[in-house]
Amino acid sequence: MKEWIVEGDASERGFLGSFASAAAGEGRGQVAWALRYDDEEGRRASAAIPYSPFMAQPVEEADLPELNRSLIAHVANIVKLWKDGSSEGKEVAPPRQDPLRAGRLRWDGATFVLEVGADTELLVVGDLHGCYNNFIAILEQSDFCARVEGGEDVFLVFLGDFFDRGLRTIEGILPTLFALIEKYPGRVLPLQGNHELVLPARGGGIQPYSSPSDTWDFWAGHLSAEALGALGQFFNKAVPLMLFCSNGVVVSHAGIPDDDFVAGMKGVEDFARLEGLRALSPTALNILWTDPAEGPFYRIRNPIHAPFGTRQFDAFMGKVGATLLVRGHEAKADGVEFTYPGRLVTVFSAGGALNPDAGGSYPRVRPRYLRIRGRELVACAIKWDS
Ligand SMILES: [Mn+2]
Repeated sequence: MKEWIVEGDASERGFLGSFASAAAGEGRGQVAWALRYDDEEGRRASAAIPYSPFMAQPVEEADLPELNRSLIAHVANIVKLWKDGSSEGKEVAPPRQDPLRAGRLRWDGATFVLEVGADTELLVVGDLHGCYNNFIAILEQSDFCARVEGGEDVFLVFLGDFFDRGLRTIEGILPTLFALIEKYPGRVLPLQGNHELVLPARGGGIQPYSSPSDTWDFWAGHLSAEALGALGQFFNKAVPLMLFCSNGVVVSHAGIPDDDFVAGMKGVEDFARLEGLRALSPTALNILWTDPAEGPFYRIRNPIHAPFGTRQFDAFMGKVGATLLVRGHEAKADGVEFTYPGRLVTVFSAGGALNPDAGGSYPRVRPRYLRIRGRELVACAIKWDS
């Protein structure tokens, strides 16, 4: 496995300071990642999975005051957890296995930075778009909860786009996601997707950036203003835009920062200096909306569904010293696809033929999640319950 080249004293400069120069000595393109498929769909149901308590009845009949209270409390607790490593939640890992308290995981509101070891495995979940059943199937098939509780060095990474299109976002996906983050501190790493992007609304409240938004619009009539505000703040200020791993893996929802940011950036720590609304930031909008294209160079003016090219990709990956970009955002028929061989992979975890939670979206996608360990990626098929 490739190790990072660290300039200066890493302990003195901080973990964020160690990522600027790693690619220089390797030569870009030499380190490729191998992909294989796993279609076995083994099920290992675990009592440790925090199934949503709000899925037992139609959403309109759910205990809405309790759901409101629960969402607000979770958001406050998770921000506290990421800030100072303490949690009200039940902690199952001994302190030395807690990546936050061990100093292996850093959160600054814009990024996660994770120190990866030889035995570390990343489970990467792509866009879920309301498919609670796909989420549960991933937990059961990957055996994530039991593996963490057994002391394995495993992380669950989400590429965002929890919201819209499918049917089970707020009463299914969010309570389970929040419970997992609190139950396994520092082991569950969500990123923001473009469907979680909101703006302040005139006269108070929030409005979805992609309007209409099934989730934000439907729940605006059911959740309290306080709960909606807490979710808006959480996904737009606390849930990071990117994850940087010390083994050369960088993760985002869709793309890479804009040309000006990349040209001026010195290291990963520059992301923490992004200020103001993400919905108005060219850097955040590029990360949340852009797609890889085959050509060498595209000039991005409006980043919404715009392409970046290989020259921009090379510039960014060189700046952060990364060898693999993992991203979602685009539905791929096989659930996974390398756009730049061995260097950029797209994974998609929503939909599936006749998936009842998908609400008719993505019927021709074979949803998958990734397992990344060493230099190997395994694209695992998701078999959901109907
Ligand atoms: Mn997207």
